[in-house]
Amino acid sequence: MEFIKVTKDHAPYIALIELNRPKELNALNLQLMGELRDALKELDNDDNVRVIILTGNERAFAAGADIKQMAGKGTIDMWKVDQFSTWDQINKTRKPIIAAVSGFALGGGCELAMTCDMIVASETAQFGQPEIKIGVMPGAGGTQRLTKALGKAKAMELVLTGKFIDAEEALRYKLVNKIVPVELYLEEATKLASEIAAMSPIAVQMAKESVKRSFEVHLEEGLHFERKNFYMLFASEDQKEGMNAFVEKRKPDFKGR
Ligand code: CO8
Repeated sequence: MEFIKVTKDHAPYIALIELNRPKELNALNLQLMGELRDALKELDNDDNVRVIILTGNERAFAAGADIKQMAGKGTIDMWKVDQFSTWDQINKTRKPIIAAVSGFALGGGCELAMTCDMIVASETAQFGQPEIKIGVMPGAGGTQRLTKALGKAKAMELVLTGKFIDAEEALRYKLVNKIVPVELYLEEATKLASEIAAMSPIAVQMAKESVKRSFEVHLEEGLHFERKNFYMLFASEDQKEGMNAFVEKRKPDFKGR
């Protein structure tokens, strides 16, 4: 892997993926996105990993898709490359992904952070969809996910002017889970990941799937989906372990079975 760094044992059951094109502010070129897709697929199939943290560096989570790589491309070039299948694959990751964001999260970088399940931001984080300033528009979910998070008026403002919001504003608009000082953002993301990693990984993945479903279907169908996942969990050893541990007044030891 040239443009990402993967640490499988960042903490117990927690893998860390670091975007690693610092000179280009982690601009998301095709190779980086392919590496990210492959890493996520592998971690999703690794029983020793329960939660994934995705981060950049203090200056940039990612400043967007690689403009230099896209500048000379035409419609058919873009279509042939089909980058969106990579993004779709990332979105299908079953394990929870926490984005630990410091500095710029712009364009595709903001979209990548929003594709994750939660965002822990440093106080220096800046979010935005500046594609309009280079003659295009968001293409990897920005118009949809930003609007669902911020509401129509604010999303429209960001998408049509390209202006950024800082971490405080992102928190106020519920785009991020929390803000911490810059030296703590990865530590805080790891704490959140550890809390989740202590739960049954099967229940966690089914719960994630159910919450995500609420963005796609109407209430009745979403409730039906949730109910099926709830019933399914009664086939797991973790359900017996969790409930017995409660009755026996001890800490559960979830095995992911
Ligand atoms: N692509 C390529 N290179 C970049 C990018 C980028 N998105 N962002 C920064 N860089 C490079 C700069 O060119 C520069 O390189 P060099 O030193 O060789 O000139 C280096 O990173 C450092 O950047 P700056 O000197 O510009 O640093 P500043 O601190 O002055 O500015 C900014 C930082 C404000 C982040 C500025 O770099 C900037 O505006 N970057 C572009 C932000 C942007 O427009 N992002 C959206 C890109 S389009 C997109 O994301 C569409 C996604 C659609 C889905 C993708 C799937 C198809």
